[in-house]
Amino acid sequence: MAFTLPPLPYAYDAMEPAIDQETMTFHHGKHHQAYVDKLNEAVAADAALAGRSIEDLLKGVSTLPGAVRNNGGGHWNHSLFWELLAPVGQGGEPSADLTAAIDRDLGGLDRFRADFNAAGAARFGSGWAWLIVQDGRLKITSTANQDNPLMDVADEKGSVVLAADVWEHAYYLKYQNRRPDYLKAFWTVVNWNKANALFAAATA
Ligand code: MN3
Repeated sequence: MAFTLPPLPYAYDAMEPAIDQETMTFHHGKHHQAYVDKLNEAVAADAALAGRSIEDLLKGVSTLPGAVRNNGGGHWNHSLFWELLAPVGQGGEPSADLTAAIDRDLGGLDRFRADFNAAGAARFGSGWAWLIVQDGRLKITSTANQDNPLMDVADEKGSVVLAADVWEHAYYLKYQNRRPDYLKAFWTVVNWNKANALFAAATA
């Protein structure tokens, strides 16, 4: 069964003005589609990979072809990223449990946002900023390229609660070189309802 591009759960212009319609259109329809297509090519080329879930592939990615790491990561990361966005005013708020954990582990919501943005801004080249649960505690981390905290190659492993794509393709059409401005706007379209559910599942 080949991997497929999940439809966006909202319109391409739903994240305006934080993320513009043109960026969303190319990001989902071209970039994510390309990861799906190239992942399917890589899996089709190796019978040992047939039928494995994306999570299973990523957990053992150190032993697999680089195309699986790059494109499998790209597919998984973007599939989650779309779900972690919601139109302005529709994403809810951090749950009481998540807020308490942010206070305990990350110094409060304002400090968390600042440190998460700093992690994304400091990622040289292309990559992602993450909020993860690791050994029951929240942690901010960052990966290069399409790596993620599920992968056995990741320096910091854990269950993802929140993700920000900091590749230039995620913001360049609107923000050009101003990645920090994109990350500031990102907070207006965070789907906290999804993040709350991921946190609850990771700490259950
Ligand atoms: Mn991307």
